[in-house]
This record gives sequence, structure tokens and C-alpha cells, in this order.
Amino acid sequence: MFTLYIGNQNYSSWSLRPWILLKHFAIPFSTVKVSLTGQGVSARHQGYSASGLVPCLHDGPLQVWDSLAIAEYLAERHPEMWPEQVELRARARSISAEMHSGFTALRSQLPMNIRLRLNGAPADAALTRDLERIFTLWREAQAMAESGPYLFGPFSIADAMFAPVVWRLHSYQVAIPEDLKPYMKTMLRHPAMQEWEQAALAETERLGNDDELIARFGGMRG
Ligand SMILES: N[C@@H](CCC(=O)N[C@@H](CS)C(=O)NCC(=O)O)C(=O)O
Repeated sequence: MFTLYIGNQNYSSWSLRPWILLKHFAIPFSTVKVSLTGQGVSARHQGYSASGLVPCLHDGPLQVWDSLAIAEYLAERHPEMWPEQVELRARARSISAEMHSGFTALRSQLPMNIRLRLNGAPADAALTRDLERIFTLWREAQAMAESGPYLFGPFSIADAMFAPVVWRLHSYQVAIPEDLKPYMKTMLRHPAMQEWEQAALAETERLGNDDELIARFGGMRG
């Protein structure tokens, strides 16, 4: 059976991706939750993750780290994790890779913090660009797939890659274009998203940025 090492569920956006994927596809796994340092690569994690970061999947003696690599490893045995049609699969891979390697304004300005409900995001030019780009990617995916409720019809790795973005948009109450509200709703109602949220809300450990975010954006603990 797989073991997935993840960070604090309130904060660990990268950990959510393989976790929701395993849950959605009903793949048996056990979870080991570790405390994040909030400092990036850490010796604390090197005992179970060669990169010093989580998430890390253990399959017997094999370690697979990095959320996208884990998703690809799982998809080798579960090809249905990517869209069936080759063009959709290529687009799903493109937007997953773009999400994985970009969106620095979104990542730095709106860190995932599930327990907070903040009063909107004052968007500078870089954040506005990231948000517009995400909305365009979602819109184009759904137009290509010609069906919902997820980005490419059925739930895929692309949805797992954007799941943390859904929490960021929700927590900071970012204005969502009308045509993308159904996708947001579908994701927020996903049973695994709700299970993750409940686990995040039950956590007592604080990494220290909650008060700073409340002071910056206004709002409260959800
Ligand atoms: N590209 C990596 C990024 C992993 C990453 O940055 N993980 C953060 C947590 S979300 C981490 O392990 N930080 C170490 C720490 O805060 O202790 C992935 O996709 O898995």
C-alpha cells in the first residue's frame, strides 16, 4: 500500500494535489502528516523525502517526491487520471505544468490558509495577470472538453493541480467570473476537498502567518 507524507493540511498546498488524486480514484493509501517548518527545504523532512520537501509518496522502498511526479507515477497505473482524448490530454498536461512552474504572484501573495476568510485580494498587476491567466486556462479547458463538471469533463490530474488554487480563491474571496462559478462550486463540494477542509480546520498548529494575513486583508478565522 502507498504511504503519502503530507504537511499541515491548512497550509500545504502541494500536499493536497496527490492526496485528492488518491482519494478521488479510491486508491488505498495511508497518510503521514508532518509539521512544516515554513522555511522550504528542510533536514526535518529528509528522513522520508529525499528532496527535503513534502509531499512524498512511498511505494514500498521507492520514494516519489514532487506533486507532479507523484501524479505521473500514479497515472502509469491509472491512465484514466488524464483525459482519454490525446488533444485533451496534451492540454491537461500543459496547464498542469504551467500551474506547477508558474503563478508566483498568486503563490506569494495569497498563500493557502484554509481556516481564514479574508476580505478580498487587493490585486496588483502581477496578481491580476495570474488570476486572468488561470481563468483563461479553466475556460479554455472546459470549452475544449465540451462537458463538465471538471476542467476536462471527468476529474483529472489537472483538477488536482488546481485544487489548492480553488482554496486560495475561496479563502481570499476573489471575485470569480460568472461562467466559472459552477466549476468552483463543484470543486468545493468534492467530498475529498471537504474532508481536507475538515482536517485543516481541526489542526491547532499555527505557522505564524494567520494574524499577518488578517491584518493585511481584513477578515477572520473561518
Ligand atoms: N514542487 C514541489 C514543492 C513542494 C514544497 O514546496 N513543499 C512544501 C510544503 S507545501 C514543503 O515541504 N516545505 C517544507 C517546510 O515548510 O517545512 C512539489 O510539487 O511537491
